[in-house]
Order: sequence, then C-alpha cells, then structure tokens
Amino acid sequence: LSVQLLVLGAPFSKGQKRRGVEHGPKAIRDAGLVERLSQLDYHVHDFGDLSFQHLEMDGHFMHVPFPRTVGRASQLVSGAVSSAVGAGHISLMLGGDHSLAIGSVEGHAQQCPDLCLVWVDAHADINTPLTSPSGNLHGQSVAFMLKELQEKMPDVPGFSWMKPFLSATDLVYIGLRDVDPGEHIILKNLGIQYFSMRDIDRLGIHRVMEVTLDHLLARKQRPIHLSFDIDAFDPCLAPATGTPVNGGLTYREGIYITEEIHNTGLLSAMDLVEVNPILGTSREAVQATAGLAVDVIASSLGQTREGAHMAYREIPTPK
Ligand code: Z70
Ligand code: MN
Ligand code: MN
Ligand code: MN
Repeated sequence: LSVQLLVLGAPFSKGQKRRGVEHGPKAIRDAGLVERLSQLDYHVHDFGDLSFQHLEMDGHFMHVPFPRTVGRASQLVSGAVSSAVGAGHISLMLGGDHSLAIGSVEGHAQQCPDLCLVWVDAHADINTPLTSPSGNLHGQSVAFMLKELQEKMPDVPGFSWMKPFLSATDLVYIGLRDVDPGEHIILKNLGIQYFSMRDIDRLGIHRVMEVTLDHLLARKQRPIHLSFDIDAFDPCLAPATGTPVNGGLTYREGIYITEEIHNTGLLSAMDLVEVNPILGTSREAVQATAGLAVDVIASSLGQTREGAHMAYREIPTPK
C-alpha cells in the first residue's frame, strides 16, 4: 500500500475553560499510536506538535473567551492540514479541544472543496456566539463552517481569515445526546442529518452507517473528513474528557462507525479530540481513554477485527 499519513499534534485548550486537554496529543502518542499505525502498513510522518502562540491582548467577544487565540490557532492548523492533504497525505490531527476542527476541516476543504464531514460527538458543537450558553468556542466549531449560518454569525475577532465553506447537506452527526436549545433549532431549520443516541437505539449502528454514507456519498464519491470527539463514547470507556455525558457509544458501536468509514476508501482527514489526561480520576482511567483513542484511529485507518494478512501472501510451509 504505502499510503502516507501525517500525524499532527495540536496541544491547544483555549476553545474551552478547563486545563489539561492540551496534553491530549502526548497521551495518545504514549498509548502507542505511531507503532499501531506502522503495523497498518502506512508510511507515517509524525510532524510533532504545532506550537501555538500565546496572545496577550485577547479580551472576551460577547461572552466568548479567547477569540483571537482560537482564531490564530485555527489558522495555523488550517495551513498544516492543507499542506498535508496537498502533499497527498491523509491528515490525522490529535487534539486538543474541538475548536481545532475549524482549522482542520477548513484546511482540508482548501484542497478538497467537495469534502463531506462526519461529526461523531455527544455534542453538536453548532452554537453561534448568540446561542452558546457557555461562550466556549469548542461548542461552536461547526457554526463557523456552515454557509447557511453566515448571516447568523457575528464577526468574531480572530476569524476574518476564513469564510464559511460547508453546506448543511454535507454534514452528518452521530452520537448526539447533549444538544442545547439554540443548537436544536439550528439542526432542525437547516435540515441537518443527525443520529442521536436514541436514533442509534432505534435503528442500530449498522443502519445508521448505511444512511450516513448513503446521505453523503450516494450522488458522488468524495473525500471524507471524520471529526471524532472522544466524549461520543460512554464515560465508562472514555472518562478522561472535559464534558462526559452518560449513555454514550459502546466500544463496538464506535469501532463499527470507524470500520465503515475506512471501508469507503474515502477517508482523507481525521481529528481525534478532547482527550484530557488531567481529568482522569486515576492513571488507569487516562490510559483507558487514550488507548480507546488509538483504537478508534487504527480502526478508521484499516485495522480490522477479523484479522488481516498483509505480511503474508500464502500460508508458510515448513522446509
Ligand atoms: C455545550 C456548549 C461541548 C465538548 C462540551 C457543550 C459543548 N453545548 N463540546 N464538550 N466537546 O458549551 O456549547
Ligand atoms: Mn517519508
Ligand atoms: Mn466536540
Ligand atoms: Mn463533545
């Protein structure tokens, strides 16, 4: 095979107010990421971690904290992802908080304007500054991307470098179970395809993935951006994260989602975000969360549960 993969660490946390999520990339690497990817027959380039600027003068915009810091970080991530995809690599961005997806998806879209987005998360992250209860930008990432929300978005300082680039039909959510009232009306008004945990209960994950991929790919095959928030999983599996919500994905549901994404052959960039090693109540809790992140990434990139022969063309015979 020898597909090239670029691993990009993004130790950034200013899209929300808790500290620790900037240590996510190290936790995921320490859980054995690069070794696992190498076993999958990728040519892995580890870019290391981006270094984000600390901005002194960055007052609130409305009740949104760190707008210029997040805007600048997004711009940096966008450039890195755009270069990676432009050079023919699959981009793998390790967060960091989910505001990083603004830059990651934007940079991907610069190279692949027809991309589609699968957002796996307990949260919809589609608040505008006017609907956001918290002000936190990691709960607003998708609102910056959508063309249909352009008139509903104020000019947030730090984001004048980008324009909305994604259509509401090019996005599917999986795993939602904590959606704010303002987000709900946005999802409904824009007719966005989403599968809440209730929908997964009703339909089963197999049907959910069938409808998801049909919705995004039936008209034409196009590059997929997978943005995976670890809090999509049940907190018993992923305790070390900022906003755990009960009733999340099982291990098997999460892995099935990523296997189906891989099987399209269209995955072009991925984010794995919101692993926060200082929020684990024990070392085991942190290792479980980071190990789960590695499993999700490996599965998205082709690790199978039924085994694979890669190193073998035929069954070895004794001489
Ligand atoms: C809430 C907000 C959020 C992640 C929390 C929460 C958003 N809807 N996203 N944790 N990963 O503040 O907008
Ligand atoms: Mn190389
Ligand atoms: Mn999120
Ligand atoms: Mn979330």
